[in-house]
Parts: sequence; structure tokens; C-alpha cells
Amino acid sequence: MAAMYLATPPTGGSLESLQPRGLNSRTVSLWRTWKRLSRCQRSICYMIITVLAVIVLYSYMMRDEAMRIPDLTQYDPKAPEMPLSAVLDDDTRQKKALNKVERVHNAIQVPVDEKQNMAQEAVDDYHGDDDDNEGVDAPEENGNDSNQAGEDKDDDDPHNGQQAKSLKFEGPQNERQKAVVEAFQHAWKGYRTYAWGHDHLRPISKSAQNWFGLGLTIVDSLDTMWIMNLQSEFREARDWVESTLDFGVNKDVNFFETTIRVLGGLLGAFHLSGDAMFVDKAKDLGDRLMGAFSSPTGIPYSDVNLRSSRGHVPQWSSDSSTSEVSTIQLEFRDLSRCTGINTYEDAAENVSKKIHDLPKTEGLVPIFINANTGKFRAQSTITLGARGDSYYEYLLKQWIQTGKTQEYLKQDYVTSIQGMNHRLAKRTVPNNLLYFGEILSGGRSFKPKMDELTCFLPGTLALGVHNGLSKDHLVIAEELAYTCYLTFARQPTHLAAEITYFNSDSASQMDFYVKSNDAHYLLRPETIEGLYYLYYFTGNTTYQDWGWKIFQGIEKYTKVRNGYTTIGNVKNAVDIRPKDMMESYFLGETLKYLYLLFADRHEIDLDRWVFNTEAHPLPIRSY
Ligand code: DMJ
Repeated sequence: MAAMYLATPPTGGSLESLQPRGLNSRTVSLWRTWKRLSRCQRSICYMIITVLAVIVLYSYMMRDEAMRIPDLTQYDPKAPEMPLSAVLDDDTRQKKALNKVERVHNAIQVPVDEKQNMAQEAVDDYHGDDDDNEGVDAPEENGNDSNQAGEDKDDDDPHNGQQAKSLKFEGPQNERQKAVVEAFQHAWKGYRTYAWGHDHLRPISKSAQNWFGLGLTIVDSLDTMWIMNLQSEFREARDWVESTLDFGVNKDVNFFETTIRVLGGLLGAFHLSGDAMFVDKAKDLGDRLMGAFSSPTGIPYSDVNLRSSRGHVPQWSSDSSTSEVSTIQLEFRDLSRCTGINTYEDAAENVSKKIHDLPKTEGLVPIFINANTGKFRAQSTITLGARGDSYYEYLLKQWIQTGKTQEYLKQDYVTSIQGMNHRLAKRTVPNNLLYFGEILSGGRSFKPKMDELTCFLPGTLALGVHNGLSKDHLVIAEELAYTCYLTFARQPTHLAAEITYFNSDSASQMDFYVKSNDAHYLLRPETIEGLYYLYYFTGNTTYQDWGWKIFQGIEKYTKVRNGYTTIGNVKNAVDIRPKDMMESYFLGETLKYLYLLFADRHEIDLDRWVFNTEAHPLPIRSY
């Protein structure tokens, strides 16, 4: 009404007499109309303008709130239930928000100010009281926050006589968790029916695949079943380990894979169930694996024969992978703690110390190392993906596992994050997405490529922030997690390719693309793992929703009658090319992290436990 009125052409009067200097004729017309209004009419106009201004201001504030990136000065690592402000629930808002994020990203290029680091008391023995735990996120006494209050002996358990202490889990608490447990049971049923005792299920051909012949799926699944409270499944698997799993076989196995899946799986099962049989098995395996360290430098060979305990280089190379030799320390240290025999920890820690002494590129490591010379292979690639990834993960996690007592691990980790930001972090065109590429040929060229494996990094960064490292790392974590999520969400299958290339060409409208040879999804967990840590530490339920969408993709495109299968093509929903393979880490990691992500409360207290790279929980102890 006001607009109509004001638009009415002014009549009569001298234009010159009313016209303030410098105004055009339209403005003058409005001005003359305004002067002719009664006091009452003007008051109504003032009211309307005020109401409109309030509405505009309010909607602007709401929009800004939705797009706001985390205000890290407000971040309190001791308040994991406090929701962070990064409620970014759709692509459009996130894209806009990313422009703001760039400002923060520039800030992370500067060296981390160690003065910002928050010292935190080392956590006590994982089964101890909370008496000495001031300063960490102690679980609430009523047990709402984590399961630590459920730690108990189970009188109904037939294996009770062998148990020291066990952790109790209640089973699924909501519909999403129930759906994940159903997925696990579906996968388990197929494996149990067609591949029992073998490494992997081939769900389409209803057959089995053997890699090492160690029943990988059983051992990798033990602690997942314990956490999901699948008691009868756990008991059957546990009895198979006791009665049938035999490590005295004339078999060459990959040292790293056997350590993280089997040794880690046995130790995780022991810590949750308290069943000492698992330690006996772990010790038998650990003794056999020790032969891998028998190189002139102590850097482990990539392969080891289980019967002879003889380590050797792989057939395809004279070198070991850097991530492999540096991702066995959590397990060997824990084995020493469980057995009281220091030899395991000493051998593994020696590797970390040797790598610490080697020259690096701003804390970043080449992906190959020679066990005989102890040197990195010159000119080899630097990547946060395959063969590089968990070197960085275990720097942080070892520091945490040892109660933050080994300073060099933290220093190497912090330096490497700075190096990543400086040398590997890039942004896409057109939407400014953060990703971490690769350095080739000793630093002479950059490749805008990122493996899905690299998506472990958001979880590791968030864990580091919770343990007192720079809060800037959380900004990187949240941004990279979003990019990782988009590599799933932007595919028609809602599943990510193994490898994604990122765009810097302003002529292209695609932030990233996938080559046909890289379009497979191997049921991998890394992105979900990152969402779990971010949800755990920020309380932002958007991460749960993202995980749920990925789970829908898994259900729709990888589920088959007798299990779940890796697929060859995420780029075409009607041509997914199933590969007839269900990896053990799908049950050990992917479904476990989904289950933990959807939990109403923290099932595992991350101030007391550290997950190995295969998602097997090991206790934190300050020695
Ligand atoms: C797992 O075996 C481990 O997470 C490892 O560190 C990397 N690859 C797989 C899962 O993708």
C-alpha cells in the first residue's frame, strides 16, 4: 500500500522550491509526495519501514548463522556434546560458506603456535578409576556418555572363567544403529554360510577367497560383534579362533596387513571381552611376525613367513612401503603391555625412531623405504593416500597411546600437518573445495589426485585437536571431510571412487572427476571414520546425516543376496559392475564406524581408547 501511494505522481507546487540540491526528478517527486503526507500517514510509513528493516536484518542473521564456519576460539575440546556451529546441511550453503573458509585456510599456513596447545593430563590405566582423570572428558556417572560404567564380569558367559574384565555394550539404541547391525548380520550370514574360516567372502559366486589363509573376516569382526552386542556370533567366532586358527603355516604374509587386521583384531577382542585366550593367540602370532624386523636396519621387510618367521622383501620391489613399516607400532606396543615382554615394543619403536631421524620434506615422507639401507627411496611419491597415509595417523596415535609421553612423535606429527598445508593442500575450481594432492619426482611436480584413503585425515586431525593440538586443524578436518563426503554424494551411486582428480581449470565447471580405471568402490571406511570422529568431538549431527546417506548408497548398490560386494563403477547407477568380493575391513571398520557414528552416546571413550588403523580399540596408558 505504501509503495503504491509513494508511486503516485506528485502534482502542483514549484519543483524548484521543494527540490534539495543535487536530487533528480524522480527523487524530487517522492520528496514532494512525502511532504504532502499527513503526520498520521507518515507514522504509518515509519512503522512499515521499521518492520521491513527488522525482517531483512533477521533473515540476514539466520542465513549467516547457517553458513558460519566453526568459530574455533569457542571450541572446547572438553565438551564433546556441545554442537559446533558448522551446521552445513546442503551443497549450496556449503559452497557459499567455503568462500568464508578460505580466509581461515590462509591462516593455517602459518606455523602452529605451540603456545595455543592445551596441555591435558595423561589418561590413567584404561580400566582404572576416574580419580586421576581430571581434565579429560570423564564419562558421566549415569553412564550416558560412554560405556565405561558398563565394564563388568558377565556371570552368564560360559567363558567367564577365562575373563579378566570385559566391557558391556547394550546393543543398538536407535533405528540407524539397528539398520547397521542388520547389515552386519547379513554380511556375516553370507560369510558364515559360504566362506567360514577363509579370509573373504565372494558373495555372488558363493565362494571364498584366501589371501593369507587366516580367517581374516572372523578375526577382523570380533570386536565389532562385541560392540554391537552380538553375543552368539561372537562366541562362535571366538571358539573358531581358539580351536582352528593356526599360525604355524608355511605361508608368506604381508607383515603390515597381518599386524593391523589379525594382531590388532585379537588384541581388540581381548581388551573388550577380557578373554585371555586372545592374548595367547596374539603372542603366538607376534612371535612369528617378529622375523620381519630381521633386516640389517631393523626396518621391517614387507613379507614374513609364518612358519619359519623369515622376513623378506616383496616380489615386486626391493623396498617396503613407508606407511606399512610405520603402522605396526600400536599393536606391538600393546602386545608388550599385555604380555610383559618388551621385545615387541622395542622392535617396533626402533622403526619409528629411525624414521624420525631421516630427512623429510617439511615432515612429509616418500612412500618407499629400503629395509636394508634404512633410507627412503629417492624421488618416490609423497602422498597422504596409499603407502603414505597411516604413517601420519600413527605418529599421533602412538603419542596418544603412550599418554603423550613421547614428544618426538607429536613434533613429527605437527610438522607434517604444516607440511601438508604448505605442499599438498589445494583448492578446486569453481567451488574452492579443499583437497590434498601428491608430490611426484622428489617434489618436481604436483598431481591433483586424492585417494579415498586420504579421507582418514579428518578423523586424525580432530583427534589431535581433542588432545590439545592447534584448533586450526579442526578447520582443515571439517573442510576435507566435506570434500570427502562430496566425492560420495556427487556420484549417482552415492559411493566414492577409489581415486578422484581435482580441477583447477576455470573453463571447467566440475570440481572433480573420476577416470574409468579409478571408478571402483572397495567398501572402504575412511570417509565414514572421519565423520565418526567429527561427530564425536563436535556433536554436529550433520555428520551423522552424511554417514546415513553413504550407508544408503552401500545398501542400495553393494548389497547382494549373500552379503556385500565391492563394485567396479560408482559413476553409473545402472552399470555398477559388482566385483564379487567382501573385504574383511568392511565388517571390522566400515560397519563399526557407521554403528559408532549413529550412537546416541559415545560407545567407546576416546580418552581411554585409541583405534588402530583397522578400527581395533587399544587402551591408552601413560607409559
Ligand atoms: C584398512 O585395512 C586400513 O584402514 C588401512 O589402514 C587402509 N586400508 C584399509 C581400508 O581401506
